[in-house]
Amino acid sequence: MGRPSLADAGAPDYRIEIAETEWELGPKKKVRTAVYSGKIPGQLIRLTEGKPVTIEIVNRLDRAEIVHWHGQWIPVDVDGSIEEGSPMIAAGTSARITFTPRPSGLHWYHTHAMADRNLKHGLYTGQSGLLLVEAKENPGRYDREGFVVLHDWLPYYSASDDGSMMVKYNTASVNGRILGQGDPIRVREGERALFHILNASATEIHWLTLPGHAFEVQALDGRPVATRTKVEALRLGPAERVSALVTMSAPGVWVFGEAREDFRRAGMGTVIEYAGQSGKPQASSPAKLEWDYRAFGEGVPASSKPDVTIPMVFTSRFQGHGALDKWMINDKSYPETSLPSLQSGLRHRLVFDNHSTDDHPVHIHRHAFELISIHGMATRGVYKDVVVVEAGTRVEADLVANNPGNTLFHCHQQDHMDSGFMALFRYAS
Ligand SMILES: [Cu+2]
Repeated sequence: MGRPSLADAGAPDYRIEIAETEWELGPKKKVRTAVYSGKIPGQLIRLTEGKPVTIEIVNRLDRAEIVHWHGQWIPVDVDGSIEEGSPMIAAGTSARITFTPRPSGLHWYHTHAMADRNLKHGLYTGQSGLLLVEAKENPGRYDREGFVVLHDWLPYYSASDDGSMMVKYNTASVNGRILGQGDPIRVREGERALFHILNASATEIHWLTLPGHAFEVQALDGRPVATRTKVEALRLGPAERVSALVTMSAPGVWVFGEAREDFRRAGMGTVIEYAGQSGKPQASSPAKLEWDYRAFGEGVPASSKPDVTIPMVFTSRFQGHGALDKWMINDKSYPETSLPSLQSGLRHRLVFDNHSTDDHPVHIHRHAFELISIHGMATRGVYKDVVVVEAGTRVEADLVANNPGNTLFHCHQQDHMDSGFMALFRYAS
């Protein structure tokens, strides 16, 4: 898989072993789940933009698996989506892939297998890891790097107000540990720490805060932002990444974690400890949680007119009490969904109209899109591969068709994706 290259002859640069393990989130909090190379999150994979890499993936599970390189602009045979045509890795077999990483920035790798109704499969498992692609020239204006991966655990089905089923969780973690477990992040006063943050939750949107500190957002989904705005709280939908600089200017011992207390109580937090400081970690919740992608844009209308406009209306259909809703794009569920073919080199304006009462983190494979408007308000200069389209709102995003091949679009909420919220873009030949 992947094109044969000289690198295939030798040892791979990285090896990912998919296997079940008993993972200790904390005392008396063990989960049995599939993980990458024995760890949650999987090993940090650090690559250089433009420098080919060979990765061996060994599947020790008794079911087929597939690894998706989220945020990378790579060919369909290695992207890791069966819908696009990448091969599954059969139970007990291995595969070797080679690709040239691009673009730079914070990305990730994760299972792209369907969970269907099985809460022990797909993104409900521990199958995710960070992929940091270094630019050839790295300005590196920071003293320390920190990595933060969020995940929710022990999922169960629960009836929502209308009687349909939704997924809830008992436990949450940062870097595979519940709050209070694992090592604190140790810092010194005056340091500038660059935090690379990923929400690897199967379904939940999360808010993060660090009391007494502000986040200067450098990049969203690995793409540098137009305006490095400082915010008190970060919002990350499933699969979203934020790279943010924090100046360590408030000595103490702090909880870096979910802004909402119930999630912190479930375990979503880690401790930041200044040198020479001790005591009980202090946590707090901001009075108001606000997030506006436009804060990181240029705040002016789109510079380019689209060549093609593609309306995409999101709706759900109640399937009865105790059932998951069915999800539709333009009135059809995957695999019946159908979208116009992309035309190479053209700018396609995707118009997401969310006619449902849920927020949807929608994701485009093998490309990034530029946010053009959020709730009718214009922006530009914010490039993303996931955007949260809030309930009852409209988001416009421009996709320049510059990476030929099948391109999957889907909601990154595992239960929505499994229930039809998915469509394949093809390129016109
Ligand atoms: Cu969704």
